[in-house]
Amino acid sequence: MVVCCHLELGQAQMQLKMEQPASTKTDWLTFPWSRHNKTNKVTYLAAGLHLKDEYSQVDISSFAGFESHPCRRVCQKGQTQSCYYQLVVHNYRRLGAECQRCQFDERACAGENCIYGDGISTPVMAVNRMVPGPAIELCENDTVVVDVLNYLSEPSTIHWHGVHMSRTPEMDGVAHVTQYPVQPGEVYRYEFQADRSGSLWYHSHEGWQRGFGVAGNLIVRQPHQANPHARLYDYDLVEHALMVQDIFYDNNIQQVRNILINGKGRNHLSQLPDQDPRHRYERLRVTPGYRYRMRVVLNGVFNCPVEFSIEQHKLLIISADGNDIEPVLADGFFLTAAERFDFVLEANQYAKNYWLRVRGYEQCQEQNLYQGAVLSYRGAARSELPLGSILERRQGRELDEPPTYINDFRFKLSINDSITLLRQANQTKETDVGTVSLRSVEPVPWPRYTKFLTHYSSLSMRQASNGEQLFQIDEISYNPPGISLLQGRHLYQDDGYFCNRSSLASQGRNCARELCECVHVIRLPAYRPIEMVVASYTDATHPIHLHGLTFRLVGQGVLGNLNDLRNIRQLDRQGRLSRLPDDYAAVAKDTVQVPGLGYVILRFISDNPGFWSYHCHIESHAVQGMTAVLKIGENYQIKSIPARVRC
Ligand SMILES: [Cu+2]
Repeated sequence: MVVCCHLELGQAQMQLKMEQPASTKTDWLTFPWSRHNKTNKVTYLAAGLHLKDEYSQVDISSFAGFESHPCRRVCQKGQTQSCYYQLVVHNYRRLGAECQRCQFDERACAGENCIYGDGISTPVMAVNRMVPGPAIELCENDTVVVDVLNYLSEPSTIHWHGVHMSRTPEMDGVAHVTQYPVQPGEVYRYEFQADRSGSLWYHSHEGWQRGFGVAGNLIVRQPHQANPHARLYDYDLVEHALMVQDIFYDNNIQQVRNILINGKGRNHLSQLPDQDPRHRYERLRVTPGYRYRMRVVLNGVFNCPVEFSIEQHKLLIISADGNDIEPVLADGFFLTAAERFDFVLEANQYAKNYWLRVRGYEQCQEQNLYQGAVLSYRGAARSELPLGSILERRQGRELDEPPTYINDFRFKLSINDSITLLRQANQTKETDVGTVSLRSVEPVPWPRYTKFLTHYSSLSMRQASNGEQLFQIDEISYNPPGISLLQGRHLYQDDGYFCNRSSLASQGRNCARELCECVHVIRLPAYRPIEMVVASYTDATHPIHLHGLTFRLVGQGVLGNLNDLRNIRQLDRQGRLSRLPDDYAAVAKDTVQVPGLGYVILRFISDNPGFWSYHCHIESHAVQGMTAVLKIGENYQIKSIPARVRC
């Protein structure tokens, strides 16, 4: 079988109908999404294709969701499948020309492939005419084959967020790190094994495409016997997987304008009350007496953490970033960009409609943004909305007791504290629980007293001489390389091609004083216990994501001043950073919030040699330099990939 193919559309055996170029103007300009426009080279004309920016000219009618895909099944032990998908990534419009009847009749929207959204017409980037894109449902260890057809007018890649890619490091979907970007008009085949279970997701890893809508759920289930939480719920339905997204209008990526839940929600430009029937909300249907597994991912591009809760209901939280935890009964949780929580909702309240509530903070709070969806009990009026406004707290359970949240955002309140905070649920009177105190159902995969190789890392901001605000890891702003690091690694000398804190120091560069901008690659040995202490020099929080790895979160706190953070290595030697006890089953995650003027401590075994992106998941921060690459292992330990140079 072909491991990786890179076909031009014209050669592909696809039912695609390309029409002649139009002379009509479109509002799709070439935007400087990336600071490094060399990746935005348009080559499709050379390939003899004339792609349309105007999506209506392109016949994509044969592409749809995967509701009846054969891989969507009850998972059985030992029965894995090969699962094929086509994802067409294309320009589209919220409330576009196809929305003839949908504007007046909600039932017509699906048939017209109309994205109604919040009722504001604005350009989006869709997957198979959907925003968010269609959910992919699989069983653990299935082989996934996805052809991505790039109908955008700019290059794209798809990252499979949470998949370890342990056998296929070249399928991780990061341009110029693990692959070359998929040019407009090209098809790119991703082929990998679903090497773990859980609530994962896929999204574009290029520019602002994720913010325009190129993202979807990737749900990997386990056989009943292997699922430690199988007895806690009766149903695990894809329609209860929620993607929460902060959005902008037109192409103004500077300003967050709304938060949508599965692409829907109230229109904040209108003065209509929340319960006005002209708003369109996502509806989750439940039957009284049953327990439902629900999944939430925040596809956030702004600095907009959200608080999630459901009116009159407790949530039994069972999974963080797709990793099973000891269940925590809470009133809700906070999410930062790219984090996920799964919970069990027991439909044990009076059968009516309830608000599912999402409240935005930071940039979203400045705009007073929040959103609702409807938890609709069988027997309640199907088209009616809950009474009252979305965020209103009502009599009964909600006012009787102080609420409990899984909440890392609480650090925001502690910014001026000069003490290290490491709160465990049983050591504090506060009802909120920090992510660091969650417990995995799996013990940590290393014995007590394991000696970890500690890498100290920092997150910071810097003003460039032209006034541009740059973001940094280890005081270096990332420049993408020309040769893809993984594919072309035999074509360059690491020391000449990469930079990192120690290589720059050996050249006499002082990145605390001068601007350092280069191909930032941090080298870590393979098959070793590794610890990363990541300190934030800014008072903003940063959700950092590691590709290719699941780490255990063993420390998280606020130091409160820059001086301490700059000397965090010394502070750590003095024992001033708290870590969980060695035998604590620390929570497993792939994305975590580094508190403002605070730190996190992550541990993992570096058993996945390759080039793995390490970056902030706030899009503007990542694009402006808060990105690096972890090179795990030496070249001989990394899987051989045929070298192909296209730069
Ligand atoms: Cu950030």
